[in-house]
Order: sequence, then C-alpha cells, then structure tokens
Amino acid sequence: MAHDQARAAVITVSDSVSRGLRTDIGGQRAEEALARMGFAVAVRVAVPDEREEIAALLCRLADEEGIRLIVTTGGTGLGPRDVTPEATLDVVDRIVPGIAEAMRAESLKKTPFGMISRQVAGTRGQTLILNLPGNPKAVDECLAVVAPVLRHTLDLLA
Ligand code: MTE
Ligand code: CU1
Repeated sequence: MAHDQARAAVITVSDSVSRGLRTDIGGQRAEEALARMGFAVAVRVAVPDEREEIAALLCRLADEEGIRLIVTTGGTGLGPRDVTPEATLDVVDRIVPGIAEAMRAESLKKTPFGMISRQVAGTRGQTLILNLPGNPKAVDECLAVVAPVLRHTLDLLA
C-alpha cells in the first residue's frame, strides 16, 4: 500500500489540552508534519493522561478505523501522570526499539532532557504507533528522524 494514501491519526495526551485549558500546539505540529509527508490525517484528538483511555483509543483507531500510523504527543516523561508509554505497551504486538532509540538520539543532540522521554514505538496489526514528547520542537525533530523509514515500515506491515 502506498504510504501517500495511508491514513494517520494524531493523539495529544495531556490533561490540560483535553480540558481545553491549553492550545494543542504539539498536535498541530504533528498534523502539519504528517500532511507534508503525504499522510491523510483522518483523526486528531486530545485525551487526558489516563492509561486505559489512551489504550482504548489506540485499539479503536488501529482495529476499527483502519488507521495505519498513530502518532501520540505528550505524557512520555516522568511526571506522576505520564503514562503514554505504558498505555502503548499495553496494546502493541511488537516493539520497535530502534525507532525510539533513533528519536531519542536525535533529541539528545538538541537537549540533555531528551534522555528523560520514555517514548516507545510499536506495531499493532498493520498499524505503527509512535510516541513523541509533548514539546512542539520535539514533535518536529522526532518526526524528521522517522520520515525516511515510514513508507518501507508501513509496506512491511501490509
Ligand atoms: N526531545 C526533544 N527533541 N526536544 C525537547 O524539548 N524535551 C524533553 C524530552 N525530549 C524534549 C525532548 C523533556 S524536557 C521531557 S520532560 C521529555 O521529553 C518528556 O516529555 P513529555 O512528558 O512531554 O512527553
Ligand atoms: Cu521536561
């Protein structure tokens, strides 16, 4: 399947964004970057930092909505409510460590805080799920890292 036809989803994981208290800049950046890469961004949604809610949403998008690429932003750090990696690990069939390692390595070139992100990448069926940090700059930087491998990765899953 050609990646320029693939449908993507952007999930912003943030208590404050989901309550409408803060503008979703990270999600907006992710949507714009994915559109530039040729994805049809079919879903963009904000959810609170709730493990089960995030996991259920990932499953629904992958299993029922036929989304091939899900990008989350936020909730990867060490705040008491940061649970995005745990929710992702709850639902993936396979982990792709190299993707997360590559993104963290690039982040580390920009800021030492890059090592604090516990972001993971994995697959569920034919869907690739990528965690990104919440910082809008991190969203751009991490997506630039994976951009060259996304087409081949999604082809392999098809
Ligand atoms: N990676 C990049 N490229 N740029 C950043 O600004 N911020 C870091 C890190 N990774 C950052 C980054 C910081 S300060 C934190 S706390 C962690 O990501 C986790 O962020 P999150 O909890 O918003 O997911
Ligand atoms: Cu931080």
